[in-house]
Formats: sequence, structure tokens, C-alpha cells
Amino acid sequence: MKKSYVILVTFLMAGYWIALTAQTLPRAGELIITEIMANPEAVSDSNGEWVEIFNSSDHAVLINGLIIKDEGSNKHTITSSADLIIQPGGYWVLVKNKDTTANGGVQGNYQYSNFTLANTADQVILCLSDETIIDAVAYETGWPLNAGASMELHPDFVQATANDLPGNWFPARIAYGAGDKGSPGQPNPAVMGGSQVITTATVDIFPNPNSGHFILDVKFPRATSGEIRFANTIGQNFSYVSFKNMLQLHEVIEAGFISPGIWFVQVVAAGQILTTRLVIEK
Ligand SMILES: [Ca+2]
Ligand SMILES: [Ca+2]
Ligand SMILES: [Ca+2]
Repeated sequence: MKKSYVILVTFLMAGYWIALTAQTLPRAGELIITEIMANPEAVSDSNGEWVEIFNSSDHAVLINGLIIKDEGSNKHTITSSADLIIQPGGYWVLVKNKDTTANGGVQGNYQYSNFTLANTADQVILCLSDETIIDAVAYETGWPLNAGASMELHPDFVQATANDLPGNWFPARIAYGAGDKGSPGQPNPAVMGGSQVITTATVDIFPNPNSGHFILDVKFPRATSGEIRFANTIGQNFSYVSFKNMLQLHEVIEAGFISPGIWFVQVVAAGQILTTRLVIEK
């Protein structure tokens, strides 16, 4: 009798523990705002706006009671009779309208009300009922706000403070549903900022032509990861150096290892290649 009582209590406590751990509200920085569709074009704003959030923690979080609001009068408390749980590494799309035939084809996880996204400047604030901010993004002029394209946070910067910076966001380039661009509910593609990152990088080689001793300077508009490669017209190529989250590279190169001739210095980053011609004289 006593033994079965102990087993029963153990079962009850285990059930209570599981219920508790499954119903953990997010802490600051555990949910990250990763994508914002403020200005849909294929459908109206009142149907097609949405916000993507990501659970960056290693545990499931419960979002019932979480508030989505701006610094003005927009405010919505996430409410459901069911437990709304975002799994670790999971994305949720909070939508203005959950009807995929009206919202441009977005699979929304939750439909909010009393919250709109202005097309030029606004805030997305996720907080608990006690005002603890989980994550917030305030966008304005200078952010990549394009009609018909969401703003996607670069996957290298999925972090609650990194997403405060406009340089870490890019206009989406891949269409979904009715034709607007974005990746609702999916990881943001790493190549999305490629053309911006790479075409606005500057590459200087001096002197050029040279006799094998030269300086290579590369400046990126924002922290960039990638590699420097050398290639020539007869198909020889090799990786010279790889780099991570760099704004600037300054390489003093003694190119005794490169045969004289025409070479191409390739800056490979964000899925694209920026090529600069290099001439090594005999
Ligand atoms: Ca809007
Ligand atoms: Ca933030
Ligand atoms: Ca996405």
C-alpha cells in the first residue's frame, strides 16, 4: 500500500514537472524577431502583413499571454485556449490575417489584431505582461523597406541586439504565394544580402601590376564572412585566406607562390564572388 502510494506521488510529481517545463514563458532574447513584412504588394496591408519570430533557446517556450505592440497604441495579447508552444529552433509567423487565400499565401501560426506595421517607421515589441521585453525591433528610414518584400534578418545576426541594426537586415528576394517576397516560417536565406554585401565592398590591390609583392585591402559595408581566392585564366585556383565577421581585410602578400601572369582575386562572400584583376609581371 505504501509502495503504490510512493509510485503514485512520483507519477504525479513527474507529470507536474513535465507540465511546468512545457509551459515556460520566453526570457529576454530567447525569441528573436527575424522577418517583418510591413508593406505587402500582392495583397492589401490589412491582409498581408506578418512578423516572423524564432525560438533561439534550447527549450520549448509558451507564448500564451505574450504581447506584441508598438510604441504607440497598437497592442495585442496573444490569446488561445490551447497552449501555443514554439519548439527550440522553431519559427512562428504571426499574421494579420490567417486566411491564406486572402493574405498572399502565408502560412500563419497565429492571427493577431490591433497591430499594424507602418510602411516607413514602426516598432515590433514582444514583451511579457509585466513589460519584460523579449525582443524589439524599431525600423525607420534607412532600413530595407521595399514594397512587396519583407525585411529579412541576416542569419549571421539572429540575436536580440544584432537585429536592432538596419545593416543586418535585407530585402527578401524570393517570392512566396501570390508573389510577394519573403520566407515566412523558414530560415532566411544566407544569400539574400549577397549582392548588397558584395557589390558595395571595395577591393584595392596596390601596386597593380606588381612583381609579386602587393597589398590587398578589402572593405565591407558590414561584418562579412567568406574567403579570398586566387584564380587564373588557365584554370588554376586556390584559397588564400578565409575570414569571419570582418569589416576590413589588410593583407600584405609576397606572392612568390603565384606564377607571373594575369590572376583574378576573388572575394567570395554571401554566395557571390567579386572579382578584381591582378597582374603579376615577370
Ligand atoms: Ca503596412
Ligand atoms: Ca532587438
Ligand atoms: Ca524567414
